[in-house]
Amino acid sequence: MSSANGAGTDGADFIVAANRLPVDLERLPDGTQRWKHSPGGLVSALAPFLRSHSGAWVGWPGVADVELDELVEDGMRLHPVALSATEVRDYYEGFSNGTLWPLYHDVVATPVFDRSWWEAYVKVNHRFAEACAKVAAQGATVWIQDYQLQLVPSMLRELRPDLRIGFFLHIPFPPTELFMQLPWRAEIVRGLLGADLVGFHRPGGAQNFLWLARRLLGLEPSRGAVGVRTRPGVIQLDDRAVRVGAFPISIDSAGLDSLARKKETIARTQQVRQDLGNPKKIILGVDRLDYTKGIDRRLFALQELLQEGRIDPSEVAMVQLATPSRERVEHYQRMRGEIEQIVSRINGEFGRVGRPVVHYLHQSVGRAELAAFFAAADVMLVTPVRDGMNLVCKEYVACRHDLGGALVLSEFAGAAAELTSSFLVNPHDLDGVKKAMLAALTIDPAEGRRRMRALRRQVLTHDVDRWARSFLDALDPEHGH
Ligand code: GDG
Repeated sequence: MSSANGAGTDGADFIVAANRLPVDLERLPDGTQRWKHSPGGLVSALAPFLRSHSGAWVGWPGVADVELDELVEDGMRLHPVALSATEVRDYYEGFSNGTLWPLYHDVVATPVFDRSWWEAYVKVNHRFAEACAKVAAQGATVWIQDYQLQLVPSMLRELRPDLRIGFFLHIPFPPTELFMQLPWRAEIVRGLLGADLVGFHRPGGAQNFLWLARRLLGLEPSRGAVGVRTRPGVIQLDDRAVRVGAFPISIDSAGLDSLARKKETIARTQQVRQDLGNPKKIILGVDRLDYTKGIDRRLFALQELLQEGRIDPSEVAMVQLATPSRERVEHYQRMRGEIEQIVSRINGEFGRVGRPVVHYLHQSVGRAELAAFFAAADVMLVTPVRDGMNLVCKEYVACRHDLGGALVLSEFAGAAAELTSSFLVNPHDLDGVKKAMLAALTIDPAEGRRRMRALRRQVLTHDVDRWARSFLDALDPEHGH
């Protein structure tokens, strides 16, 4: 049974729409299928809201060409959206990751503007909007996530004007000059304006969006400076106002802090140090293998320090965890080859049998193992050339209840504005990165503890729950989350 506007009678009051569901469908070699949890910060932050508000999650299950019924997992309704193999190629690998991803990350790779990719993006966004319209109860709140779904807000409003719609962008929103390259720039801005609240990590992203609404659509946005979680900008449309704000995302800080304090994690941390040959200092990098993360540059910095004799390879080990990502996109395949070549050069030149300098893992590890890596690392290198926020640096800080370790962080990560007691670097400035690495490696322990205490104060008081609440409160001030 449906009401006139398509709302099901057993519709959900709170809906999250994201490209991926919080579970992945896995095809096993024997042809059977099973669900695998893909836990992440977003799921843990939103699961309580979903459970207590008869919520549903709309997303793609991660496998092409499967039509699946809605399922209930952990008290959450999961509503799968099907994608064909061609749509995965054109909408996901193409327009999302070959056009928008590089464009929004300051064109560090060249974006491809392909009309058939755009058409697929429009079509798939429409399918997501229809799925949300079907699942939502009368007057429900729908929170749409990220760059893959920027047209959904206006498409959904068209179908269901009764809904309250929020949108959050997890990646940077680019400088206006770069956004203007996009042949479908006005369509994207119009798509986002279907929301009641459009959220970015940083005020700069919100400001760029307000400017584009004026320039591309002739609207009259408010002119005041947008604050962090306060003073959103406002764009008045004919019949309603769209608010545009900054809501820096975070992590499950308390959860990671207690994981790091567990006996097993502490034992594993010691084991990791031992496995690495008990070096005096351990350097760590943890990233999705992506060209925005600046992995190659940090390896070049290490190589030069070794060549100049400023780092002794018998005293220092580096672990670089590079989680497999977007492996079918050509650019990613090329970059993997380049990074692996630098790793072998460093190890070929400076390693000894049984003692490589760089321990490189192209694999995914469990959360507890990751916490042990963080706890073992004397220096954490987070040096993206551009990052919306970057959660890894916050996770490192959350794991350092011992107040040990030092964080080297790129100025071009959204997190830099919050983690000001780190060693901030411009990742393009190799000499600057080298200097910061040496400073972090040789920091006076008391100074290190002072910095880490300040970082922890920020991360532990600004967690992902606070992020979700601040966004949802701004979206629906009367509701009180
Ligand atoms: C986008 C934006 C923004 C990585 N390897 C393993 C593993 N990870 C986890 C990390 C962290 C997450 O993946 C990566 O998050 P980041 O924030 O660093 O980067 P993106 O994936 O690019 O995320 C970014 C974010 O969205 C949220 O808005 O901060 O700017 O680009 O949580 O720990 N986790 C486990 N094993 C691994 O091998 N368990």
